Amino acid sequence: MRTLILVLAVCVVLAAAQRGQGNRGQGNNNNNGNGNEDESKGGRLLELPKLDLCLSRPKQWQFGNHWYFFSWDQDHPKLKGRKVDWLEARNQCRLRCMDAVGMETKQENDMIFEFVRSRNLSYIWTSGRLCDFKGCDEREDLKPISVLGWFWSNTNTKMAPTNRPPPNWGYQPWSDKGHTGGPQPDNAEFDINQTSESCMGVLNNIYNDGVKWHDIACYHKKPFVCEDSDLLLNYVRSQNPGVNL
Ligand SMILES: *[C@@H]1O[C@H](CO)[C@@H](O)[C@H](O)[C@H]1NC(C)=O
Ligand SMILES: *[C@@H]1O[C@H](CO)[C@@H](O)[C@H](O)[C@H]1NC(C)=O
Ligand SMILES: [Ca+2]
Repeated sequence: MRTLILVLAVCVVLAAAQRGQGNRGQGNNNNNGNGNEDESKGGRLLELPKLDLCLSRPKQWQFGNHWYFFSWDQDHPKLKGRKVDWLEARNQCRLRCMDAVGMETKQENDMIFEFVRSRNLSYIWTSGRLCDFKGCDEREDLKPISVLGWFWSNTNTKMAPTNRPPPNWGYQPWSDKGHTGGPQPDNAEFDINQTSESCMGVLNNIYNDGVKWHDIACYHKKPFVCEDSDLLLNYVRSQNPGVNL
């Protein structure tokens, strides 16, 4: 298990770096004030948390023992009313000892679906990610990746197989519709212009399908929900004994 986590963690960083390079052209017409900085380094990495941002992280609502917030609502220039790509969404959360939300349980997914529905949001990013980068190809247990290759990057845990409802959920969170008609994940943009749909978002009725999971190319810009990261909170606690996060 530990090896899996390390492999995934390293791979996500590598993938992030590759993605940043691949997206160079896109940063120029993005007004987030961050793209150029990332590109001058020739790649993009996962951020580590900052103590002050962890201490002041928005605690908009609680579920279980985690705090959550919706980026759009927050009174911070990097968050308020912004749409960002998938990695930037994760990084804005990670700076705050959080990560993009991962719905490992039916209860947590119901909570997120209800949030999206009640706010009439068109879409949000989650931490869902396809293991389609360096190191994934050697993992026989992740094949075929469209079925077995999806994981929650916030907790580095595998998702259930995508081709049937997760055990005991009672419904299929992946949409049965999409750009080319068929069920998700469908990697539809790859067929159009070879851009893989490697990231997972919740879309609200974009394909007349209700609130559902979709695989989406990671460069698309969306608001996001952050969720406390035990890993990052414990890391910052270990560096700052006695701190109350
Ligand atoms: C919800 O959002 C959709 C799509 O943006 C819009 O057409 C609709 O009018 C909205 N409904 C409400 C109640 O705001
Ligand atoms: C791929 O095609 C889509 C749909 O036409 C377009 O919006 C997108 O910008 C393209 N992506 C790249 C990386 O060229
Ligand atoms: Ca799709």
